[in-house]
Parts: sequence; C-alpha cells; structure tokens
Amino acid sequence: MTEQEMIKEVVRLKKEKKGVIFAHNYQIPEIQDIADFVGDSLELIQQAVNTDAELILFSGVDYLAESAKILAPNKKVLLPVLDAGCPMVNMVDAEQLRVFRREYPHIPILCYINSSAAAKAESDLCCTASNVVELVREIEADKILFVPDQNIGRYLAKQVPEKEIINWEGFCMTHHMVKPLEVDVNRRKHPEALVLVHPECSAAVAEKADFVGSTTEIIRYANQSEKKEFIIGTEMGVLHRLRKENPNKKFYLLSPSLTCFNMKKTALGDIYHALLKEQHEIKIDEAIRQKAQLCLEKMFIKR
Ligand code: CIZ
Ligand code: SF4
Repeated sequence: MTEQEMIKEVVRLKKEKKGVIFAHNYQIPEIQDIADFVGDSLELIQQAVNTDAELILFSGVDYLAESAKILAPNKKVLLPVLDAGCPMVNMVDAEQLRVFRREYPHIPILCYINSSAAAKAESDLCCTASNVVELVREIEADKILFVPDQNIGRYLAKQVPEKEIINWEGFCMTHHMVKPLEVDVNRRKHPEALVLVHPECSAAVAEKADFVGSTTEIIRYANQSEKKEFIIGTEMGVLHRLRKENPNKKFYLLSPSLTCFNMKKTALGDIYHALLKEQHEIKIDEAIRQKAQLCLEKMFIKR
C-alpha cells in the first residue's frame, strides 16, 4: 500500500467507525496532518470529553490515552503502539505517594499529567505544563508536593516563591539533556532569534531563555510575536505546526537531543492497523479510574 492509499484507508475506516484521531504536538508530521485535532495534553483530554465520537484513536504515548479514558470512560480509546510510553511516568509510583500521604497528611500532592492512573488516584490534583503555574498559585496551602518532574518543580519554586514546593527527582530524558551551552551556541549562530523553551528543560537552560512555556504556549508566543526567528527548546515535533502556521518565520531546534523516541514510535501504518483492528484498547481498573478522574477533573474547576 502506498502512503496515499493508506491515508485514504485511514479516512475511510475513521468514517465507517465514526472515530476521531487525536495527535499530540510531538507526533510525526504525517500523523499530525491526518489528525482531527493536534494539541497538548490539556487540549487533547478536553477534546476527548467533548467529542461526540465514541472511538478515539490517540496518537501519542500511554499516559495521554489513559488520561482520555479516565475522563471519558464510555468511549473506546485506542493507543496504536502498545509500548509507546513515557519513561517519566515510571519515576513515581502510587505506593511512594501513599507513604508520603501517611507521613504528611496535610500536604497536598500535585501530579503532572505524565504519571500513571494509579499515581493520579493517590494525588489531590493533576496539572499539565499549560496550567501548572496557575494551579499552584490557587492551591490553598503553603507547601505542596509536586511529582515527578524536578525541572518543572524548580521552575514552579521560582514562579511562585510564596509557596514551598517539595520536589521529586523525575525528569524528561528528552528535555533534561539540553545543555545551557547549546543556548549560547545557537544565540551566536542566530543573533536575531528568541529562545523559547519548555519548563522540562533544566533550570540552567530555562534561565537563559526569553520565554518558558508548554508546547501550546510556545506555539502561541511564536504565532503572536513580531519577531521572525526562534530557537525552539522542546520536542522537535512542535516544529511542524510552528512552520505550518508561520510560513514566513524561521525556527531552529535548540538541541539534537530534542527527539522523544517514544513519541516517534507511532507511524502511519500503526494508525491504519489500530483503526482496522480497533487496537490497543485502553483498560483501567474502575476503582483506580474513578479516583484518578477526580484528580484530573479538579484542574478544570474554576476557583
Ligand atoms: O502537556 C503536554 O502535552 C506535554 C507533554 C508537553 C507540553 O508542553 O505540551
Ligand atoms: Fe515523556 Fe519527555 Fe517524551 Fe514527553 S518528551 S513523552 S515527558 S520522555
């Protein structure tokens, strides 16, 4: 089957099964182009709740499809590649959070969406890179445990100095690898460019940037800026949307390490097979799902 034939088949199958395709901003361009919706985790899970479709094919990694299923339990959620996972998810587990809770029952636990359903079930509130600063400001407590990303934890401590952030030791292998020296080298190469980075990058990198934000915030910033050149410090999949939405602007990747191996596991053929065979369906233990749902839904409540 040629790529064009495969795309036609994907469109036909999607119609026949009344399904939708969601793709994360980090997915390969071919998949972003056939998706019904491309975005970050916050946007994608909101779409999962709001869509009329009963079949959601989620092109991304496990915790994203799982979060969609937690919020939309009556929909069939498919993850095309079973072993597309995020290593950060395994850097905190539910038992560790239960131990923390026993020792510090009054300290709220805030967990990043890059976590398992079981870890979410043990947390008070969930967040994404797009809403984490806002949520930390709103939580009525002076001390908060944030898990599992240490770089976002440090970024939070700086952004919201009035609160004490108890930090964890997790990290994103992709963003954590970026070196501050790479910012200097790129600035020398592209003196007119602004440096936009993700808060999963180390504090040393974030301190050298012109802007720190989630993928959606980076895209919005670049789209609205009068500047014409940008050095992008997040996963390279984001370049596709940036270039598509800003054909007259130039985008450079901050570091060659900014490729997430797991986000790149899904190819067009996997989307086709997933739709054809309706695989791999996300299943979550119902007791865990219900607790995780409370934790996720709280982030949508306007305080
Ligand atoms: O929230 C997300 O989807 C992730 C993983 C990063 C971002 O900033 O979009
Ligand atoms: Fe996980 Fe980092 Fe890949 Fe995102 S980019 S899925 S945080 S390893």
